[in-house]
Amino acid sequence: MDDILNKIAICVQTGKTDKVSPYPPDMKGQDGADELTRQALEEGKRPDEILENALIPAMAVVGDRFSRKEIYVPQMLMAAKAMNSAMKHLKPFFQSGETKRKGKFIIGTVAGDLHDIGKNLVSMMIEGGGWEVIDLGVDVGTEKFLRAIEENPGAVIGLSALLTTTMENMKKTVSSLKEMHSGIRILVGGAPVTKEYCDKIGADFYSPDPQGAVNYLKQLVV
Ligand code: B1M
Repeated sequence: MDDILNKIAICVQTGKTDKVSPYPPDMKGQDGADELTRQALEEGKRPDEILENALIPAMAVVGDRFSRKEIYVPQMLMAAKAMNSAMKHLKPFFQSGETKRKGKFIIGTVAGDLHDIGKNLVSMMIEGGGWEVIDLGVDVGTEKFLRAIEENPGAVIGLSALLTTTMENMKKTVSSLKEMHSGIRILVGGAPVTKEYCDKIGADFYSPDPQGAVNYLKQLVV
């Protein structure tokens, strides 16, 4: 991996947010994900390259370490904070698609679920793809999705779930949305979600990644 991308990945894996961050102690005083991402962009690295080759693989490492009980929730939080400090530099690039808005996309992480990194990535990429994104945030109950669709008729809905326990809430939300708005299109994603689950709960499309979500929306606009 390219040197600067490797450094960014290490910062995310270790939770090194920025230069002034005292964590982790052995990296005190060194640049963090914040400064290095800005530097990488200044050096001409593409935002999607930084995302695909440094940030996403680094978070995958964090997830594997957590699964093996080599790290715990506080370290995961620090990694997420470092990732967000890098993402704030990438966001304007993904959002600056000069294309005319293609439609509205309402996205949220389902009730009971606080994970938002993947949802934010999907949101950024879709905004970059020319859609107006209404991001309802995390822990979003069915009522809030229903209100949002009533305020934005015709919008496509995106639901993210990262916990096997909250997949059940995804099912409830899909069912209520479909019952109240029969023509609505719902896209689902998140680590435990599968195409089979999408079909089972009556959602319209499953994407394992942001690009798949962008492609799905693209083919809706002809
Ligand atoms: Co949590 N956590 N976490 N966590 N966390 C997981 C998800 C877990 C798999 C870790 C593990 O055990 N290996 C596990 C879930 C197990 C399960 O249910 N099967 C888990 C757990 C158990 C928990 C807690 C219960 C831990 C605890 O408290 N004991 C707790 C739950 C809190 C809650 O939500 N109520 C918890 C808390 C947290 C933190 C707050 C510490 C933090 C979240 C910070 C944040 O999001 N702001 C956190 C993190 C960081 C993780 C891991 C390490 C990383 C998640 C992540 O951001 N990945 C994660 C382990 C892992 O994923 N390997 C884990 C990077 C992100 C880019 O990927 O979100 O999958 P992802 O999104 C992808 C795709 O899924 C897709 O696109 C993205 C880019 O490719 N995608 C969509 C996502 N949404 C989409 C929507 C779409 C389309 C595609 O269309 C609408």
